[in-house]
Amino acid sequence: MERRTFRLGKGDALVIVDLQRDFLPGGALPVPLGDQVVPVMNVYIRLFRERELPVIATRDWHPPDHCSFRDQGGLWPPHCVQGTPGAEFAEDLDLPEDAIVISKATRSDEEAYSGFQGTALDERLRKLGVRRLFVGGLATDYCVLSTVKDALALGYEVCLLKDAIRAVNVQPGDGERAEKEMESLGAVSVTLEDLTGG
Ligand code: VGL
Ligand code: ZN
Repeated sequence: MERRTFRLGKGDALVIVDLQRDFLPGGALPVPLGDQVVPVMNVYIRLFRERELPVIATRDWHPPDHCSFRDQGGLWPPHCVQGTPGAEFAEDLDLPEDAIVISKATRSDEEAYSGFQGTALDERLRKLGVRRLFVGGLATDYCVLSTVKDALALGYEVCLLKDAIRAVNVQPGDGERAEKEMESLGAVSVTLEDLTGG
């Protein structure tokens, strides 16, 4: 079978979406099987670091009274509260020292699923000459979806890391629908094999 291989080079960056403790099993808003993303993402991190390509990590970084929390009329249990253990990156994630950390949804009155919303992410990427994003993390049907849609709308090429995403699936099938939506908008799904030629 024919397979596209993706050669990483200048203009590429890895975007790790919200790989935080609260989104892993045992956390406040666990994404089923979310922990399985971590070892795979660590391989992607190694591939990008070997080539001295930027690694960006977004994080949900909510104030204690964030509007997305149920007590405030929102959808979710309190999660990723600024400065709490649940907001830390996954313990086993090999985030490089010089990774660019982008905090989002930091204001009480504003939800932000996308890493671009209310942040300097686009500006930082442009300054680095980044044009193609490899995006994975949690959750497929919320923050990955929104981040990918904004990236495409801003003109980035997007490769979706199919083996490094997991969905919340509030409704069954949400994750699959999100993947289809991203693909229909122009994101290309890839796995580790497509990058290593393995
Ligand atoms: C997320 C729900 C609430 C996500 C963040 O990272 O996908 N989902 N806050
Ligand atoms: Zn959140």
